[in-house]
Amino acid sequence: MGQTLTEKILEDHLVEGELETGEEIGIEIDQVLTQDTTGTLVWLQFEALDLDDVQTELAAQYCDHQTYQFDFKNTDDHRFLRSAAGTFGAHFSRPGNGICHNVHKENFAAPGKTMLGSDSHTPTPGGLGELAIGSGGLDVAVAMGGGPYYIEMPEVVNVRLEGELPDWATAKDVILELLRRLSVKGGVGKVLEYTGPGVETLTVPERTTITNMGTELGATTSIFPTDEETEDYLSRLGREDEYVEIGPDEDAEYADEIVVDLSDLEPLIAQPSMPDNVVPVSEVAGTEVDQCIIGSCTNGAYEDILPAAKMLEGREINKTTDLIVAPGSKQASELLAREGWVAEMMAAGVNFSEATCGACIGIGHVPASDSVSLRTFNRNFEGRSGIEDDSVYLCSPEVATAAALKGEIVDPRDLADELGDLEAPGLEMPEKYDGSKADLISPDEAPDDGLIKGPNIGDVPLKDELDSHLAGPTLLKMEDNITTDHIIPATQDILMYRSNIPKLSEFTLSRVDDEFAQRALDADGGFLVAGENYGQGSSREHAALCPMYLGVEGVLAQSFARIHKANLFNFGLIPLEIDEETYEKIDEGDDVEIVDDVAEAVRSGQEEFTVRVNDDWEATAHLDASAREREILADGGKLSHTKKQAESGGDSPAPADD
Ligand code: MIC
Ligand code: SF4
Repeated sequence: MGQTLTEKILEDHLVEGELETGEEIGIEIDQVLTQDTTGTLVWLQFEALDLDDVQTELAAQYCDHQTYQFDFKNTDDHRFLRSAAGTFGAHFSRPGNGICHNVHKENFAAPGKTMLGSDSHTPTPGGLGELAIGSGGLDVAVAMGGGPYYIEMPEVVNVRLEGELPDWATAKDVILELLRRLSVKGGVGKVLEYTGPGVETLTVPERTTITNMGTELGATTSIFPTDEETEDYLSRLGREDEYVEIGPDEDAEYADEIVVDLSDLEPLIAQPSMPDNVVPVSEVAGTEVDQCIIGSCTNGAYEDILPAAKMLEGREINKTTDLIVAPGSKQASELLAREGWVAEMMAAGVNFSEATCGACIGIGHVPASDSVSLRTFNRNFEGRSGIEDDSVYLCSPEVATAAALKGEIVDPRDLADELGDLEAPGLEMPEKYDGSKADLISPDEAPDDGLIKGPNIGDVPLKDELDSHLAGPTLLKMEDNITTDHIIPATQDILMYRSNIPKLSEFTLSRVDDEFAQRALDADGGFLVAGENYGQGSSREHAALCPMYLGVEGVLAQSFARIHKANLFNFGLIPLEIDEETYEKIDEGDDVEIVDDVAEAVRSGQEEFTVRVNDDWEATAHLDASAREREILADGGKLSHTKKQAESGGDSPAPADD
């Protein structure tokens, strides 16, 4: 039986287990990516594990999320990250150089490699045939120390692309169409592997828009085979020697197949406030628009901004609509500036920003109250833009630009008819991506003079071993699809405490209930209850670490998002699955007791746990965990577990053959 591309790359990197769906496998990681808002914990944990040097082929530390440095705490974080990169041997990308996924794609992404990154959009280089997975920071720290990355072998699903995109339909519409069909949990436990004749009609930048936003489906990762397009893209980057031809065998067997005919696609838009709330643009046409933003790791590349610039050339945007362009990388800004496009956009009324995540997580360009914002981003979770009750739509750069010109949502095909001289801009790549590398500092160039910690940079708290007896109140009951933005929001007021867990934990779940943190501290123990897909969205391990710091013992949910579940194990919180009936019956404030000897049951592999509620009724909860995850949980989390193993002469982060 032939192999899928995913299986081939995994087999090449396999250090433990077998490639059987649902089985835990350990893989070797070639490249590591980390960014400023998760990176501080990564390096603090790397230090706490007594690791000396980066062991992967490559590690890169980017400063991209909060580049405006409104507060010394952000600047201290950036200085700390530069010192860590220099000390331990990672590439360092200065604040303002661009979003990690864009800069990584331009400089390091390579076919056939594996990558782990402490950001949920790490799968972006899947568009170049790299198998890239997002995870919590502690997993990244261990991988950087040379340890394998453990994951449940996902199902590999074939997304067969047919036909060719018509004018005005874009790669963004491909992924929005998949979100419309599959929902934000449709990809959990799956790798989406793109095949079919439609693949060769898409350029690499289009492919990376699709792999980037595959994260919103909950997918482990997404990947394309390589071909002439990949080779061409790498050669424009000056990295043609990194090209490798890889793809699935002709008789590869997939767990499932989804067919998308590109020719059938039309401009789509995700309505507030979930990326899967997708409709054709024409359905919401006429909605007045206050703000449009082009940027982010999904659609902030040169190839995303150029179409907007072409549409704007010689025109002016609507007087009551703002249009902000925030490039994904400084290289994109530099090339567009050299070609005169930045001036063209400015003349049309564009507010041209530095290359940053910024507005994507509510840092800058926060929408006005009761206003509509159209963004080319990947997430529109409520409040993420920096204001509660926001109304954020997600769309392609073409749709955002059309809205900025007209002042209302409009299908760009209709706008083209109306204006008469508006051509579909299509996609164009620069001959050479020859921007300056001044902001990318290699490990050889960086000073190795120790870690520089400002006063806001604290230690990573540790948890004690798992108790035998777990009991406490239901501290909060939540609905389906709770995001990590609900658990630990990323807006500026909160983001600056990412390296200070005691302070950050005061904001835990404040977006759901602003008295939660105090209630949890007062209760000194207790549980969270949630519906389906708990913890979807970002990779931030703070969403497990902060509840742990407040004394939360575990989460009872109908199902969990992949990265967040791994983070719960990593910080010693038990993730128990409950059925719908139990979810419906249990209320906030109810007393919960796990009747079993929890520590013993976890270690011994027990899967069913008895949960006793209010000393009145009982239900069964399920623990789905590998033997390794059980040991981690029982030891009080991965940091304690790894240290314990190292002390007893057992597994260290380094692979067995090291
Ligand atoms: C996001 O898009 O939510 C973030 C901010 O990039 C996060 C990382 C973080 O919380 O720092 C992610 O996607 O993992
Ligand atoms: Fe940055 Fe937004 Fe991409 Fe996250 S989704 S990496 S915040 S641009």
